[in-house]
Amino acid sequence: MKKHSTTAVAERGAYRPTPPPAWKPRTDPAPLLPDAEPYRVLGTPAAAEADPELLLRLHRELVRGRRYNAQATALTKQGRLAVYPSSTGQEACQVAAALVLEERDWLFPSYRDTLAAVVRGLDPVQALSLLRGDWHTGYDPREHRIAPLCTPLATQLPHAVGLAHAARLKGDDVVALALVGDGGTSEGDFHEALNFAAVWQVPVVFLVQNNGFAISVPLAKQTAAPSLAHKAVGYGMPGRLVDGNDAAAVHQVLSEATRRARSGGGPTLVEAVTYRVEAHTNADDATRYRGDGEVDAWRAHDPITLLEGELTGRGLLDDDRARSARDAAEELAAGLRARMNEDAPLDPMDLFTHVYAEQTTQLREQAAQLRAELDAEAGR
Ligand SMILES: Cc1ncc(C[n+]2csc(CCOP(=O)(O)OP(=O)(O)O)c2C)c(N)n1
Repeated sequence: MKKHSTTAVAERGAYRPTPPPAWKPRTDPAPLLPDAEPYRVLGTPAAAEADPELLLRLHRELVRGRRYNAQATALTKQGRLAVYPSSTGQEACQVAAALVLEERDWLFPSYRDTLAAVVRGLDPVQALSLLRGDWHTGYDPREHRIAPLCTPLATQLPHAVGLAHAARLKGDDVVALALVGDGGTSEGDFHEALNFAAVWQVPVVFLVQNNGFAISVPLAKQTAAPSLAHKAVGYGMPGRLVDGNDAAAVHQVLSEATRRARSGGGPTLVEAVTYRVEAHTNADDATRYRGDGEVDAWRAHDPITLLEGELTGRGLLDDDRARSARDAAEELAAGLRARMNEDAPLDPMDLFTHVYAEQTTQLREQAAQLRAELDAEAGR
């Protein structure tokens, strides 16, 4: 091994390395940084500029959404729904996400986002089919442009990036909006999706619903980042921070992000600061890891109360409109209740359908075994 002689260095004098080629940041990080506080519209001067028709539409959907959440939760107690991750308190995110999309766009939801799918127009029974344990997805994703509700955390994000990237290569004017929870931002899929999206400048919007918890894990144990929106800067995309209970603000921020994506401006990461006021699902007891005081503070910042304050303050919500929203909510709940109380006609053999394009030997054997058992039971 070659030895460096200290005397030789001393003879050459002080060591002067060749300076590296000039370095500068590849992009200016300043415009990518989120605001210091979540963006708000309701209760601020910006509210005066909000379109009254939009505010009324948001209100109607929030009221329907709240009722949908209550009905779905009741169905778990009646044994008609296996599990329900409620989005009560998060309706502003769900409604705004659905309403900003054009028909040709795609929504990529997680298990907590059935309401967004319903507001986008999906039949509520189909939206709950997976959570009822009835069928693989419960609807045709291509027909509705709603990807399957993903239970494995953050797996919907690379799917959204892949679809949006492919659309762009094909020249289709399509935006993908992907929903994810705060816990999901710790997944490798979150990192890979954001990295690819920014490098390829894909028309995708990531909406993190930061509802404070990943089951029992609070955000403080999830990340040391200043905010989840700050994570955007590391990937080279803008991060936006918004009050997730302010439907007008979420709608505005998501509209700007989808417009930017559609016009070739690339992806945006939006963090909506909200709160999961119910337990994680009906199988969870939230009192074991958080106090009532915290929940009450968020209930006081309720998305419906916030919007109603604005609407009544501006004389936009008269009794007729309020009643009409309540009636629409009751109609949605009554339809859901009636249809979910019917036993779905299920064929156990469907268990094997759509698992693989070509069945494996084991699945063929299992299918034959089940067929034989069903035939024996039926006396065939
Ligand atoms: C890859 C993966 N790991 C773990 C789980 C188990 N799990 C289900 S929900 C959940 C918490 C997710 O929290 P968050 O992303 O904040 O979404 P939220 O449920 O609050 O909407 C976990 C860990 C899972 N579904 N997928």
